[in-house]
Amino acid sequence: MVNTRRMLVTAVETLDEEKVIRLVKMGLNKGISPLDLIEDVHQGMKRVGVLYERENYYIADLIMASLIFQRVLTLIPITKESASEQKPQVIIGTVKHDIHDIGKNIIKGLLRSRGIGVIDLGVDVPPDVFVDAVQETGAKILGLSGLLTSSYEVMREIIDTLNKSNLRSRVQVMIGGMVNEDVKEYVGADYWVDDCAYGVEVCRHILNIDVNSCSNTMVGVV
Ligand code: B12
Repeated sequence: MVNTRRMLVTAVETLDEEKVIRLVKMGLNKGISPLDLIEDVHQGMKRVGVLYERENYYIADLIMASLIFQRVLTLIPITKESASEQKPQVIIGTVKHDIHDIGKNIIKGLLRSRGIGVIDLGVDVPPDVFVDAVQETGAKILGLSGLLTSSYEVMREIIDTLNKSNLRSRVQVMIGGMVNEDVKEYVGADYWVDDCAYGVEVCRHILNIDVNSCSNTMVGVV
């Protein structure tokens, strides 16, 4: 199992699409958790990012990596029910100037599949759109996704605006993407997440959902 997972990370890193698909199918057959497989692909994507930074890879390779991830997600259906009838408890979006949305979409799918209502504002979302959505829906969680360094400033601006609008105490702010504790402190968020399973746990904790009421069946194929 460990071997399959290690090989999966490398197959993503080397952009070997067919091998990635084979390993994901093999992993699912062996009973490896879909969330673990998603995290392996995620780790592989980080390596792709490093190779891009070192100029071994080009933008076309980033695009290829995202296409591979999208294909993997078709093997791992993470949304098993529509959220349309669910009361929105989480507002989510990728912040202004940033169009990375794979991680955001995974979190959205996982939350919805656990019966948590999510409004997805999309990508490149201006600060006031987030703030208006918090105001209008009364959602308890605001999830901001950002993978660019420039996204930190936008996240900070959103939280500043929430403060100025007296909405900050009404909502818990989670940031995800290329973030860490320092970014969380800088922007003034409540939580930072770079692992989808942990993100779901944090949301359930905030919403006070009994952990035992949601067995580990969020992914259709588990
Ligand atoms: C794929 C990719 C792309 C794709 C994105 C396709 C898409 N639809 O998203 C494309 C090709 C479009 C792209 C474009 C660019 N990219 Co790009 N891209 C990546 C890459 C390789 C992978 C990102 C990814 O999808 N990872 C997989 C997902 C699952 O991971 P994730 O988003 O982190 O999500 C996980 C967690 O963070 C968390 N999460 C995410 N969001 C949220 C939100 C909430 C609320 C919660 C709770 C959790 C959560 O859950 C997820 C699952 O665990 C990264 C490398 C890296 N280190 O990540 C570079 C990277 C982010 N890109 C980078 C760059 C530079 C660019 C471009 C500027 C390139 C260019 N010259 O044009 C453009 C920018 C476009 C823009 N304006 O946004 C840099 C950013 C560097 C920086 N310091 O700012 C990176 C880090 C690569 C690098 N090392 O240089 N990119």
